[in-house]
Amino acid sequence: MTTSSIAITAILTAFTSFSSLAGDDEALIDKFDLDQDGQISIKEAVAEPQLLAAFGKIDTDGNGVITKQELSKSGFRLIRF
Ligand SMILES: [Ca+2]
Ligand SMILES: [Ca+2]
Repeated sequence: MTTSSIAITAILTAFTSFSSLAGDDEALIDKFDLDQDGQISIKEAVAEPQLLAAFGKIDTDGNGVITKQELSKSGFRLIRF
């Protein structure tokens, strides 16, 4: 492998991991958004103990639903075991 092809591979790898990170909040909302209103209500969060535990922290305006904006600001990530 030449130096330039290694550099290109590194850039592509960084780009790929960035794109998957950027989609995480949306994927998380989709996964738990049972009524598909684009937000996670406390009832929907019950399905995921980690999300439920962090609900109060993520829901910064305290209206009982987590929006995509609140989720991305919180930096919340599911920890998989
Ligand atoms: Ca919902
Ligand atoms: Ca909220």
